[in-house]
Amino acid sequence: MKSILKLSIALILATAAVAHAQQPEKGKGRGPKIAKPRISDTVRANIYADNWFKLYINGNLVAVDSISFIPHNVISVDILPEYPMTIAVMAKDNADKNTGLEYNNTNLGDAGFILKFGDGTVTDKTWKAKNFFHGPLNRDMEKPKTKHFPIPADWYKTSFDDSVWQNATEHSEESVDPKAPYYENDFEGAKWIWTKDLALDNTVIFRKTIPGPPNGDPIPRKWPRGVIDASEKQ
Ligand SMILES: [Ca+2]
Ligand SMILES: [Ca+2]
Repeated sequence: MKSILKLSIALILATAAVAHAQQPEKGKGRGPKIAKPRISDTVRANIYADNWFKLYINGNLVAVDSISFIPHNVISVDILPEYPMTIAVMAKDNADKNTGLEYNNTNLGDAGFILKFGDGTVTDKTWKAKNFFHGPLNRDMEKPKTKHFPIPADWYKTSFDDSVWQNATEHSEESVDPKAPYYENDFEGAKWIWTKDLALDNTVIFRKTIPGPPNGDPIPRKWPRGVIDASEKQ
């Protein structure tokens, strides 16, 4: 009788141990349900810079042009929009930092930037634009000189005050002369922007804050977002 009791207790303990082992770990699959974004909640961003850009949304680095000079290319990425959305772009024409010239100092060069998001966000003259590298001064290609202006450390942050910056200038497609990738991607409704000087302003920062989707879509829910610090700070 005693041995049957012992066996029963042993079986109960073993069963309990197995049951405990089968409990899902906290946070692994059976935690409280949270709404997670799907790829259908993202929008496509198409971006073309003559010659290069990097782009931040709400302070986070989301896209970098993969080709610094030529061939001219379109960067197409999925973004998870978040409103209000502050877009900050550093765009660079290919230009030697000492002469402002390109192609081994043989060409004045010109620039241009255009962007369209799937939520209807497009570049136009309502964007802010500021130049930080001008040259060659007075278009002098014989004795080229340049001017550089310090770039504020927090230029890409939502909190940065761009209220004293001028608006971007819209430039014609003909004056920018985009290459094939521009025509192979959707930029309908977007304008080419830069400062007034497409030729001599070589490093330009653009900023724009969008309160909601410009195409009239409802503002999406607040998705859970991890915070990735793209800098190398630990
Ligand atoms: Ca490029
Ligand atoms: Ca160029």
